[in-house]
Amino acid sequence: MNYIQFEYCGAPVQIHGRVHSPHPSLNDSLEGELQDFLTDEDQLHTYDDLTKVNPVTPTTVLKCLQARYSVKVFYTHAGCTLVALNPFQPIPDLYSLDVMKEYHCAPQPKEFKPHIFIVAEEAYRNVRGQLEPVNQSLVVSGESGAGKTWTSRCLMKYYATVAASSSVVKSQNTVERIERRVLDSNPIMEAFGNACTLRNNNSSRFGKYIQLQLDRCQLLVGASVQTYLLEKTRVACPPDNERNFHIFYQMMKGATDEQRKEWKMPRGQRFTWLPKSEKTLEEDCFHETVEAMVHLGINAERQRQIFRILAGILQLGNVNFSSSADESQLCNLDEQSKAAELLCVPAEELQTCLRVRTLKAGKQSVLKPCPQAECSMRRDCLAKVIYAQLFEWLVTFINNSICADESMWCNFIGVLDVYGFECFHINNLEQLCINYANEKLQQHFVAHYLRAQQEEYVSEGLQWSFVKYQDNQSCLDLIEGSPVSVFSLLNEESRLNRVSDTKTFRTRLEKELCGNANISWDKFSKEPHFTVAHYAGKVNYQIQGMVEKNKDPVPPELISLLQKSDNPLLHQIFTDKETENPTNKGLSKVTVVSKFKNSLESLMRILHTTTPHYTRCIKPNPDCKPLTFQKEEVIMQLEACGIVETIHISAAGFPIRASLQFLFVLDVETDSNGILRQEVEKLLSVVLHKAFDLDSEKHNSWVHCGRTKVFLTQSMVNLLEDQRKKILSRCAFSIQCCWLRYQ
Ligand code: AD9
Ligand code: MG
Repeated sequence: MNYIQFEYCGAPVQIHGRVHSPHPSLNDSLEGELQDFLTDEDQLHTYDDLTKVNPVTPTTVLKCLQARYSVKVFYTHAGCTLVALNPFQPIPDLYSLDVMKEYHCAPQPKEFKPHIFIVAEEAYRNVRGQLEPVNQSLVVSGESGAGKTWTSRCLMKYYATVAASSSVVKSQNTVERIERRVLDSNPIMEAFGNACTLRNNNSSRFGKYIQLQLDRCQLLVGASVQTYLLEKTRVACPPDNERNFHIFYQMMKGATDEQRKEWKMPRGQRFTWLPKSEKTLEEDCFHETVEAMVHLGINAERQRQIFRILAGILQLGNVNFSSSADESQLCNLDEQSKAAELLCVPAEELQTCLRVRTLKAGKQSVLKPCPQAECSMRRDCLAKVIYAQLFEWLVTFINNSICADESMWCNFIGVLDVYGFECFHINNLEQLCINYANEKLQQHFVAHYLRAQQEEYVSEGLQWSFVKYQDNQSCLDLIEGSPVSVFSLLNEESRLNRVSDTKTFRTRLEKELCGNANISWDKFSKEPHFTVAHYAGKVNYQIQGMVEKNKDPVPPELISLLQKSDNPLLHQIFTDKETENPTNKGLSKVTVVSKFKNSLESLMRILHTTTPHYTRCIKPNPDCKPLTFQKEEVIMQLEACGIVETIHISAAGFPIRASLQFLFVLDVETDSNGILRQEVEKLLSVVLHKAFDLDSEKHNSWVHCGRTKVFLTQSMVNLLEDQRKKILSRCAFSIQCCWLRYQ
């Protein structure tokens, strides 16, 4: 029997409402429509896919997005990606339950207005529909404040709704639905890991990849979270005009009188490490955080331990040192003893740990009083190490609470929300790591979409003129490459432990990396720094202190002190660490950048095994003002993420591809690809000629038989599907279309 069978994501292909041709030259009426595009300003807002813009230039794309923004349309397709403009104000009903259901139940969600739920639904159907289900990743990118965390929350809510299972989790007399727990992980992680910065009132100070685990019936049965590099320096040194992590302010605002007493936090008390505490952004978030903790199974006693630790950290910030000769004195013994009491460590020992360094000489130990600056450093270090380990413990707890047993799930949809690209007046190691993570994601996009797709066209023998794109490989080589890069030099300097590390690091950077065009220096600047030309713009990094931050040393006396804590949680966190790694007193000697690079590489490995879906969040103005669109801001972001190139490739490309053998199952001899290919071509040309009156020259732009694959435009799929229905209904000849996979 001769038959061709079409199947798309496990379901029969439906016809789209509109004929969307990325090849306007083939379609006269559409060409006319596109020519009118620029002049027909009133209609700009109706273009829901930027591939329809003709010509595609940064200006036309910008105009279209601006027109849409002005009529409160915030999502627009850009070929394979979705552009999400931040409205900076809640939009009623945009994410309601009804809207979720509408997108979920639609035979073709793409027929509906562009929305983040289309991306969510496509990923969901991809898992279900393929012959071999494939894990999916939703990569949400954009600069700080663009809306990544908001978008990630929307995605999680969507799956928690449409894939809700009847799974319940029992712990400590509570019974929770799993989706409730997964959602409740958000307020906790945001309370501990987000802060108000100059760019964003709720800026994520850590990266997060959450895998939503689905069972065979596609129901959400659990999740796991991987976090990346919490910006712990913020605990002890919040940058000028920024704030500490939300949780501290939540405690200040939400504590009961009894809790205040216990936490030694009377009303009106000022804490050095809590700048801008008079601004009350937190409202009732404390109760929300506590409620989420309860849902996740953190019992009242554990909560008490957590909050006492946090209160202890705050008290540490008020401990000061004065200098007498080179031996520092504690100025405020009262604060110091309060901190010791809250952290449940012996007060005298805390005092000694902060002021005296223990030097080991063979089996002998020598005690050396520290100068004032070093005492402050030791105090800050103590706070940072406690906070970072507490955060890590929380993430582990959350994972234990929401992760399903391996036998229960078979696929996952991963949602990636990492900190956005940052460029401040002063940038340090944290920004270098954050921007490096964004470079990695951009490279993933470039490699996956802009390069791989075009290379495949060429290798399959399609006549394709390469669309140029900005490849950021040279910038990544500069940061992480071998043998010499910023990271390798930084690690070497950290290992050598030189006194004048800032000077030598600067000299080596200038000498050994001068050949890379992505790095430059301002020789006349007083502050030693280097400038990196990132894909999203140039950033100056301060060299002072970078090597030390990379070493991230923790004096062993501090760890021993914390292991003696009577706070069971604090004791457990630091004792567990030692058991995990007994050779180095529990805390890894791996440098910050090495650890970060390794964790990002493992993330990239996961991403490469999944089908990615990209959402580009755009921040329409730097001041986070509602419904304010600043062209200069937007165009910079569009250019940085290569949106125009993406549109070009999507518009001219063939988004649907399938291997010949899979696509067409014909009753012909298929000894070789050559024969099969000829048959496929013949059949397609007959169908196109008969049904649409397209000559062979024209149809080449709609469909192309490559060496091993057939490439089709979306319009082609629509027309073929239309034709299939007609043919089947007439039963003129038996064709079934087999659409088994596109890759
Ligand atoms: V950062 O890299 O973590 O500093 P994000 O995560 O990109 O940044 P975030 O999601 O926190 O930014 O968004 C910033 C603010 O924009 C939010 O706090 C919301 O107030 C606002 N926002 C973002 N997206 C939307 C939206 N779709 N609707 C309404 C939004 N408000
Ligand atoms: Mg965020």
